[in-house]
Amino acid sequence: MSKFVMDADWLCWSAAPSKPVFKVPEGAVDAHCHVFGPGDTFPFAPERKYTPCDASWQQLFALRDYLGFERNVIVQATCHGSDNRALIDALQRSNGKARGVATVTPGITDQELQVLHDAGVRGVRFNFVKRLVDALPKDGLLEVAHKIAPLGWHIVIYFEGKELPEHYDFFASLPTTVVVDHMGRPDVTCSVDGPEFGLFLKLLHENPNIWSKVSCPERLSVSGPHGYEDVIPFAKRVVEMFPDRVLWGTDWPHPNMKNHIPDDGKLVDFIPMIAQSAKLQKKLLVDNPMRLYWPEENT
Ligand code: 0GY
Repeated sequence: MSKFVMDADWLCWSAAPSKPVFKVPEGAVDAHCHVFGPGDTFPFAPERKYTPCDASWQQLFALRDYLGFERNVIVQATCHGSDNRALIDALQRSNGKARGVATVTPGITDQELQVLHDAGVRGVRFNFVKRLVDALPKDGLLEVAHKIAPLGWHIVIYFEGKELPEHYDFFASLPTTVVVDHMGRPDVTCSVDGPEFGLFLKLLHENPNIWSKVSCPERLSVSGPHGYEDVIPFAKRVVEMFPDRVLWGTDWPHPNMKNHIPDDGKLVDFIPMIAQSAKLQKKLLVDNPMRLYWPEENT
């Protein structure tokens, strides 16, 4: 009997995704995905807001190969809190084909950061989504930011579009490269030319150190699977305006999806809708993630 029982309304990742029609360029990186547990080996955090189904590194790397990707960036999921053991284990099992983004607390020591770095961690995540975490004071986050900056790490930020005005100055003040998850979760029923998304584009325009993941159409879409047509104008705009500062990821195993679980093959087929030339696709899937996560391999 497992120690953890997933939430009653939890939707588990698809065990049989379709084969994508779009062939990703050689060396492509899935730059946003997670591992969950397995809970019996790597317990979920007591302070978590959800209990997921297990999603192991073996299952993640099998999906990577099936979809045609070469590497992963594994982002610490909030259900593990700041206990990065499942993440570290996955990184160590990857033969150098995965890098990580961890969650750390302000008290972390330089020695502990070095252990994470040696395992392949290259960033920390600051999460402002209230249903996922209890808010952390900004001075604590700044303390973390200044501790990780000398390692050359970056900061991943996750927030809801409507909360950007409140956080704008803080985000602009961060001293490292900053990567925004899922385009700052815009309300895609609003115009791509409207004030909410305009503020997000302004944040990127005014701050050349800020990047964006153009991921998660399945999370943002109101029109729904598999076309996610309402998300296309938003992601396409970001890719075309900031081609050298965008990343893409599957978001496998798709935590907290409530109305459907996406077909990972169809998510890959979404890429040519938002990056419409081979040049943009290579920047999005290869050049940009390699520059951020494997700079030592850049020629
Ligand atoms: C995502 C999105 C979500 C969850 C997490 O760490 C997490 O728990 O990131 C979400 O619920 O929106 O990027 O996976």
